[in-house]
Amino acid sequence: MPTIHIRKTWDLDRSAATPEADFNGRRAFLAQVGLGGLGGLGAYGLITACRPSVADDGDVDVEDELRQTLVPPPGSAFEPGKRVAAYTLDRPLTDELTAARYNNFYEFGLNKERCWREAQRLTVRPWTIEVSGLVDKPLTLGIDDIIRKMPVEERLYRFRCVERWSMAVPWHGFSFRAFMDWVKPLSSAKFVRFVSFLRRDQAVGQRGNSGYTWPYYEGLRIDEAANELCFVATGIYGHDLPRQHGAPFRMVLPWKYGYKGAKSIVKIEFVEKQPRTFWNDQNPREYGFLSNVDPNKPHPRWSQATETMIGTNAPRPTLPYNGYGEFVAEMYKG
Ligand SMILES: Nc1nc2c(c(=O)[nH]1)N[C@H]1C(S)=C(S)[C@@H](COP(=O)(O)O)O[C@H]1N2
Ligand SMILES: [Mo]
Repeated sequence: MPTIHIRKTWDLDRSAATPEADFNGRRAFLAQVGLGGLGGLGAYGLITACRPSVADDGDVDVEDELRQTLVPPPGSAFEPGKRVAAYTLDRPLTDELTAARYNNFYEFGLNKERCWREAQRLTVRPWTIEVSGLVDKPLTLGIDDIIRKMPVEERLYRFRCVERWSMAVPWHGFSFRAFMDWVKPLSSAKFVRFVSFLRRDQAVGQRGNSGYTWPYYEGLRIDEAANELCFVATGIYGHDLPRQHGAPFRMVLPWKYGYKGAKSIVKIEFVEKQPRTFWNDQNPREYGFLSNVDPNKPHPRWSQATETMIGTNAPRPTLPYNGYGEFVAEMYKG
């Protein structure tokens, strides 16, 4: 077997390696020190809290290990869908293994280049999703029953993280609208709330006194949820979603910053009032509810005018609504 060394020549700005975490990471670290002990936290918590940018593996041979993360979970009903022609890209797709080793998934630590490995602890079968709140009939669905029922298709989408890194990937899954047609929210439902898993035994980032308000939660207005772009990903690059990308069910909102798309969802609740969101609760000044990609609205700590595709070194201009204005701008008039 050939040994391939992955050297990351593209290397995004290290000083901004975990900007979303910055605020809270420091707070969490101080809290731990203030409590005079690191009991129950372990070395991992200390490392992530006090070293927001940790050096990359460098020349470590990780390709085989990464490929292992792409193996489908036992019993998965997943089959790739047909590509939808309407969603075209203005740039090449990101290399699969590059995307699979550069993630934000704070349940598994704050290090983007290492959390993929930690995420392999997540058991993704069996997996159920509770659909509750203002719906015709509240119910709990098994992930493979959902996949079998839904019209799975492939969409090439751009993806923009608020931290200025971006990618372009082929997701497999179905429109959230198709899912809503199935579970039938009531007309009184004005928002939808998504909740990720809470499993301290599997998720190192949820252990100890991290300062984060676990589990991860997000929300959308109902018109946003019904927009044709609003997508549930159950796969990527023609196979099951690997854990680090939010297996087995994660939201993808390509016109919004990445954090709006919760990963590894266990609960979907239809509600009347605008729900609170994880990042807004960590730092309301920096992370709002809508969070549409906007090159002209800087983050309080950095400009949003440009972004860098992971796997490349060249900054490129950020587009309003991440280039999806024709699909979504109408929703935000007035
Ligand atoms: N549950 C959960 N969902 C999450 C996150 C997270 O930490 N936990 N990070 C968000 C952020 S900030 C981004 S940019 C994307 C990253 O998705 P990717 O790792 O598949 O590229 O997931 C989003 N969804
Ligand atoms: Mo992000």
